[in-house]
Amino acid sequence: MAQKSHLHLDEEPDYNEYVVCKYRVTTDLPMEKAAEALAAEQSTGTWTGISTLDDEIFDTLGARVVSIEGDEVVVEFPVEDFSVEVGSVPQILSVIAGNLFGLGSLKGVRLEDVSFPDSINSQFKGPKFGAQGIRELLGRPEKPLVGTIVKPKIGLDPERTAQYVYEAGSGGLTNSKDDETLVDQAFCPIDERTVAVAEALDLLKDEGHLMMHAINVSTRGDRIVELAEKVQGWGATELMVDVITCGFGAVQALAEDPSIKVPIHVHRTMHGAFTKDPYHGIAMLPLTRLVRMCGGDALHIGTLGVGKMAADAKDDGNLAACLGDDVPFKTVMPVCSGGAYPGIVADIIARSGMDVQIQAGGGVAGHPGGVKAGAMGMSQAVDAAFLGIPAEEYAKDHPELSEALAKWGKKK
Ligand code: RUB
Repeated sequence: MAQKSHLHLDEEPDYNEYVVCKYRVTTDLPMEKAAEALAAEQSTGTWTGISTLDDEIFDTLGARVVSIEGDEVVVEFPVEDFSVEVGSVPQILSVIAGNLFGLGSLKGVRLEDVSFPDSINSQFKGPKFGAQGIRELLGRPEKPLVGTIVKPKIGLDPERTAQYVYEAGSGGLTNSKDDETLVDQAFCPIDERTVAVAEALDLLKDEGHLMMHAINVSTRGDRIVELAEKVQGWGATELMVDVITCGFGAVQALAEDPSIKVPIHVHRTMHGAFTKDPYHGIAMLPLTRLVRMCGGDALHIGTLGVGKMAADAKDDGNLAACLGDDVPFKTVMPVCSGGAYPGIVADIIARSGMDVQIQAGGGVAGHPGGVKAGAMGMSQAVDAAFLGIPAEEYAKDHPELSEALAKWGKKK
């Protein structure tokens, strides 16, 4: 076959027929050459011409570079490049985010965004509950959800974990969760923890307060559904899964299994390894889109530039990717977490809007008055933001918020 080009720069991206990816490319090569190398490697080409590539394969399966603007390269992949029917994120990622990261001709390349045509979206089921379903389970239709991560992230035994959850709920929190490193350690066996937490949640319910706690079931792929079923049997009201370490298939397996009847809270630990560098890796946005497709009901998206994690303040495409109506799936509850405390709640909500779950670990457990007072401080901060009252003003007759503001201030 005569050498053909992957460049189709006079054409518009075709979002109905192709998987369309936006990459940020850094290279010493002319950008067209770099884009050509990327498109070739990820579809029908390799580093040299090959005798087995014919026109038909190239024309039907070759990736097409449809735009180059500055360092932004838009590549569309024919749907035929992807597995049929099964909704396979591993195979999708190998195409749109595979070998290209190692190409020597590119100094850096970052997948910034992806959009899927109906024929691929229809292979996925999306969330079973979604943001709305979680709100319904909690009887909280409008206000932001407010939660905690049990701290220290490892160390408390089941009874102390349950006590923490009970105090957090007594202080008004709607959500709590295991942290990403806690699953089934000897100091806090998952069966005993789940049962103890379920009892605490039942007690809160009897007292008129609805709350859910996500039990972390992150484990090896061949055991995760079985563990989730057990945990559910022990009384879990929500499951948590670390999507990057377990894989998107783990979220999908849980969400699509008919036996799983509770929402799935998706943590993204390890994402910083590839989201943090603005010139190389994968932005959070494609991950958000994939989690929604795979059925995550709530997903960490960072504190929108306000908390402890180095989240990009401009990365608010994730909110739209969780809540937008451009895909045929239920919405995902965006979770803002990581270094949150009462003094930054209003700033987060100003960026997120009311459809959000704000979580604080240290910002609850670090309160001078203890966990219940910490929970009250966070809840009051959310109430103030919901009512449009400045936190300092609201704190005048809410002592727990006042103490939190005195300890941590408004915004660091
Ligand atoms: C929260 C915490 C979580 C982060 C992860 O604890 O450490 O694991 O939410 O960050 P604290 P992200 O409230 O004490 O900081 O959600 O951005 O992935």
